[in-house]
Amino acid sequence: MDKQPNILLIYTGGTIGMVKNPNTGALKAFNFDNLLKRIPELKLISCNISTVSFDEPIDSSNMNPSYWVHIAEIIEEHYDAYDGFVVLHGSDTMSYTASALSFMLENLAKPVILTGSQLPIGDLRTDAKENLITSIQMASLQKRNRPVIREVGLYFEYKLYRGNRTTKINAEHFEAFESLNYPHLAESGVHLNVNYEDLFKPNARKKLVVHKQFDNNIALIKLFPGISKAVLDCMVHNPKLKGIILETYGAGNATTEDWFVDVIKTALKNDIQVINVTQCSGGSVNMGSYETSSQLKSLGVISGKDITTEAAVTKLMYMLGEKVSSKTFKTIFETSLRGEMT
Ligand code: ASN
Repeated sequence: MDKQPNILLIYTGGTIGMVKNPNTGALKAFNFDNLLKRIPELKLISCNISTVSFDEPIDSSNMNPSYWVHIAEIIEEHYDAYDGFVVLHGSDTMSYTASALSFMLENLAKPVILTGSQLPIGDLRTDAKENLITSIQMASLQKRNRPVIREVGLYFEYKLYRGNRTTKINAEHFEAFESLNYPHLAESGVHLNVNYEDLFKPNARKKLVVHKQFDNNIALIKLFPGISKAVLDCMVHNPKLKGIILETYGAGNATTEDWFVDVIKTALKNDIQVINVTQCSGGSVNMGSYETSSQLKSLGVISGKDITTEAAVTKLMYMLGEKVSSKTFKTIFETSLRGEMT
């Protein structure tokens, strides 16, 4: 008989491990040991589960690059001893962490599955148990003694997605995530159905490389009718700024007013990377398809294509952290590094 896979559960915080303060009703993190006690079913899964917990579990609104590095280092340290990793994480910024980890873990050839829940584990109607149990099962899937999932995934409400393709779309529904530009990787029903064709296929001969430098001197600017020249001017003249994610309309369109074109020109002249992503949840930037995006294209703005904002933000911080040269920045950003764009 094949040996049982070893799964490492990394608890970072989030609603999944929270309890209500009986006096105030506010949710706060609780001891991770209790989490396993609450789910005796975990013993029934045919795998060996070990756990590591953040010393101080956090609400994922407090997530930042140094926590991403901490999670990546736990994975790096235990990479050879485990067949798969499940990261328990708050749902609010889970798509950012999943995207960041995908860029940090180059040549990843094992599953790293993020999951969480909308209701705490102790709640009567909790979604935490199903999410946790099935994530562990997904991470345990093996074919010819090799993990089936070999990328950073996000499992929520019966679906496994490519992590860097997801966005949190609902603050209340159990179905809280969506991946509009890429099919889900697997689905849980009576059977676990894996969509083999769409799984990421890493080069298994290459060794895991963990990248740990992020540069967060970036801005995320969402366009809206009436956006102020004075405010944008202030931003692009900030000497620390190294990159801008511009959330444009539709297929990458923006106002053609002279002052706006000048702001972008100034940014590019000052060696600030400008990435065009759409504020639509699905679909792709296609600069040049309308007159209102042609000016951005001719200025040399980088196309985010169909990338999510979460993946664009983390990819920009990652590439700036890696000190990718200005000459190659556009070409590399417009290339899919971990399946984050089509
Ligand atoms: N505020 C929580 C978090 O992201 C929300 C959740 O996990 N559902 O940590």
